[in-house]
Amino acid sequence: MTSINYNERIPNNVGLGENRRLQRALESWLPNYLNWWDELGPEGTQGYDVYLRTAVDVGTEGWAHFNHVKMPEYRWGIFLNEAIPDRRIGFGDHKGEPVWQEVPGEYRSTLRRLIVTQGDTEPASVEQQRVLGQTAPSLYDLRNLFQINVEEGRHLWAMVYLLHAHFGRDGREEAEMMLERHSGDPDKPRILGAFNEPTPDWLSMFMFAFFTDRDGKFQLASLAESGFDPLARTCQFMLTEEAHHMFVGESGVMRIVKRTCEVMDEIGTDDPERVRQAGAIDLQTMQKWINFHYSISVDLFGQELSTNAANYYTQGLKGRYHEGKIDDDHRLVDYSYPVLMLNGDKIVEESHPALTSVNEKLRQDYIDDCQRGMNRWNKVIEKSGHDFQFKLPHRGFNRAIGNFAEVKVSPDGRVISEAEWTKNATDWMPTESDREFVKALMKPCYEQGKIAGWIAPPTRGVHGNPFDYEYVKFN
Ligand code: BYC
Ligand code: FE
Ligand code: FE
Repeated sequence: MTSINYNERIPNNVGLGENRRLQRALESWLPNYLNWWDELGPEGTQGYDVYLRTAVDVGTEGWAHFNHVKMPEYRWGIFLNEAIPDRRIGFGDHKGEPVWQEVPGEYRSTLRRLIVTQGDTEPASVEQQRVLGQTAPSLYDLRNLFQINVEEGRHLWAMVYLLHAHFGRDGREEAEMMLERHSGDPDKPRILGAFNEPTPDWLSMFMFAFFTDRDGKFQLASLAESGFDPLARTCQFMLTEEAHHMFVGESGVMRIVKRTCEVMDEIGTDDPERVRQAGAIDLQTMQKWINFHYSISVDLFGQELSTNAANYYTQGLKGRYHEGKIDDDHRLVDYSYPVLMLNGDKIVEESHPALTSVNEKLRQDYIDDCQRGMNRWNKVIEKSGHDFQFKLPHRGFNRAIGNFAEVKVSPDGRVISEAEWTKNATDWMPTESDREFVKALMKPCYEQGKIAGWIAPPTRGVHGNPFDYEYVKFN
């Protein structure tokens, strides 16, 4: 095998150049990764020159280098945030002890599992988005899609680095498995539900980036509290990239809303059918996409009451969102937390031990954050004088995991019969014909400075460039 200059090929701050064992492990994984990218990464894009941001360092200067690159030649770096001297574990039984630089033997399989679950979502999302490059509404959006794709690829690298560096042979096997499970594969699916759903159109793409990448924000923030310092530092750095993914989601939906409001003004009616005929996406249809993407993302927080989650916390492996800012004892042994439970056909609030409710607390933080973003969309509608507001459905709506998985819950939070669900499902969730309609709008618009008719242009371009910049060059 020809020797690779790792510091150049794989920008890193983990001393890759000096670690022969790790180099060998990555050397055997890299070709498989590139094959996977070729087969299941963005379809038909090998020759494209894309204006991408590459992280070459973690400092303010280093992490945002922009230039045109071919994606298979992207420099997937491995970065940990700078170590905090004398960092201590912030919660659980080991609170106050120095953080671990190596995996504690007794937590090895639990930590591996957390890292594998996190890592599995990253390539999953790339697989889910692989055909979207054929129908982007503008070069700007196309570029943002690819930026997200390469960063999710880098997030996989981040987890694979941890597996290779700290988990020996099992870690290497798990790293291989990351490329063997595939989104939606009936035999070897991705681990978590939402990552097996297709992302077939750009409305779904923006909703995914808003709702599902936001699960990433909250999970990564909890793992960034970990007593296993390499995991904490990796996740801290990943969060800087995650912020961009959520920006793409929030601003993407916002621009669709804006365009729809303009069209309603132009045609002088809010009638959804007329809006569709005018080539925009009616707000009612957007609400259905919200219902779908929100509910499958809410599932990603796991069961409301979870002994797994309690153990992660007690063992110091996974904390709460912004653990350090919470004013309590960070052990939670004597605390309780309000949890919505099912009691017959009623949903009731019950007090449960805070430790077993850690998933539910994180879900609540997530829901609050979703609501804030949605309020900003609603502001756009309100300002343009239209009488419509998006609503997050009840957290029990359309659930496949946890307390509400066995029942049907309406968007306004009533437990309802199968019959009532069936009667209303077409008003609440995207139907085949809704999907057909949205799909029909998805025509690529790849002329510099042009944009598809169902979405407004962004208020600014990328890295100081104008909207009509040549963000992607086709070769
Ligand atoms: N689908 O006790 P529970 C991201 C399983 S997104 C299928 O509640 P726990 C990204 C669960 O595994 C962030 N299965 O579990 C976003 C368990 O299985 P076993 C991803 C599910 O462990 C966009 C069983 O049900 N990161 O980065 O407390 C683009 C019992 O459940 C689901 C993480 O998830 C589900 N939705 O909580 C790109 C962080 N939910 O043991 C990237 C790491 C639960 O019975 N993962 N199950 O076989 C975790 O912290 C936890 O594994 C979970 C689950 C929070 C996911
Ligand atoms: Fe990610
Ligand atoms: Fe992301």
